[in-house]
Amino acid sequence: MLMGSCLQCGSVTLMLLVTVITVDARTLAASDTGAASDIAAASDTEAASDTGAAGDTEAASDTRATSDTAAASDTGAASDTEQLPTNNYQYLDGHQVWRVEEEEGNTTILQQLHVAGVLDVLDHSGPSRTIRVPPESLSEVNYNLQNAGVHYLVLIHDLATYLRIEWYLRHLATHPRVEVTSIGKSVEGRNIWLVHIMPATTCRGGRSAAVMPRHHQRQKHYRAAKARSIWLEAGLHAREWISVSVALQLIHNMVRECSVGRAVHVYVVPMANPDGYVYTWTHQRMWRKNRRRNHGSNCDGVDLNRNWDFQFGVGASSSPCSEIYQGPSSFSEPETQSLRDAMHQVNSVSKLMLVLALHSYGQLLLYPFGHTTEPAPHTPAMRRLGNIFAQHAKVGSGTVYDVMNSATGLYFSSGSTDDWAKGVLNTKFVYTLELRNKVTFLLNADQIFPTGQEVWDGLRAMIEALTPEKLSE
Ligand code: 0X9
Ligand code: ZN
Repeated sequence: MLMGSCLQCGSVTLMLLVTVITVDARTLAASDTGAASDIAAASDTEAASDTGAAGDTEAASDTRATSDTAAASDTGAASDTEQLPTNNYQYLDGHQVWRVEEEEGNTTILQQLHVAGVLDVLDHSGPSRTIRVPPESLSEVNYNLQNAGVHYLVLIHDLATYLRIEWYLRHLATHPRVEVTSIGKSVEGRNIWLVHIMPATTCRGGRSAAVMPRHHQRQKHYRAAKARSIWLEAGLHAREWISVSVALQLIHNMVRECSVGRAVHVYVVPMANPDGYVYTWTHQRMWRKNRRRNHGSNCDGVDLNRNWDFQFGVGASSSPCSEIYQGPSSFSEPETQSLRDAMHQVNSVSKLMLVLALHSYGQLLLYPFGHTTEPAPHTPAMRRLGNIFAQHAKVGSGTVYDVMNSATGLYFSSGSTDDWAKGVLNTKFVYTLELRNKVTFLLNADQIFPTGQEVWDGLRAMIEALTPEKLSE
């Protein structure tokens, strides 16, 4: 059953991707990110494709990592994961997408091949047909089409490659206001990408203005070197897929509505724990930690939100089998090291005024600290700005986000991104945003865009409130 739903969702993704590729081919050198929303949609749909399938309320009920025995929480989802294909990407490895021109007689041959099960027709409206051809059918389909005199164009040579979010980031990097760099590698050697959206120097209306030459942007960038910046982190916890989708939507909106980020550099790490994320697709949907092989233990993974060097070890576990395993020492993990170094670097060039870590679930906007209920510096200001977020997020969607201290509102914990930003970097406005919903990590696909939209509404209002200093101590 799960297999069926996944394949179906895969088809939806494929169709979206085909649209994207077509749009992208037309607009590759174009200035704005008109294609990006579709791409983000594709990424989201990809992320969504088995959330629906895995919509098991049993798995949903017990998955928050509040205790050392939380390793057991994944067992709720184990029955789901056992039925999942071992690797969704593998399933699409080597599959190609072709566009077949609408010519006399070709619908018949396509229909025959479709019925024979050697290809998949992704759309049914003219003037051309888009088909997915599995690797084992490539020569057979090619032979039959050539024999019938039917022309085709290979749109995608290897579908698996395109299904990765990295594809979107590569596309994004062609935008003149955007830089995408790798800030380091994960335990398994995957890149940790940082998206830097530079301040928009020319805005007309709410949308991106005509594009300036890249060197011009650079000059402005250096001149504005003392400008302030905001930092968004997503996907530190592998199973919290909605945070990755929301980060991609925020990037898209930020680039499109350039007036919002006029005075700030925006830095986004959309997937801070890539190994864990991939693992949630390939093995265990409810995986939380990174993919560290822990010495002397049968249990893998370090909780990257317990590994930062601020109050390390308070409200965390020293047992590798725990879902909140802090690691052998603070910053033992390459993922947290990379994030730390990049945050230091950004902070030294353009002071971080806001750090927002996207997580799920709970609909909570949490401010530090997690190890104590004693108020952190600037607590009243953080509460005020937090309330601005909550008010604006609620307007369009009705979703309520409660603004509270993380130790009182959630539970005691430490070694997290937010507390480190507050305690070490002294960033004034620091939050962890627990996204939709209030019961589960597993959201239906129809929740993805509204969640991104409400977060955008809230974040935009926050950024506007911060430019220039509108909030006093
Ligand atoms: O436990 C966490 O790391 C976060 N919750 S989650 O369900 N996404 O795992 C909350 C972190 C809040 N921040 C601090 N306690 N510092
Ligand atoms: Zn989390």
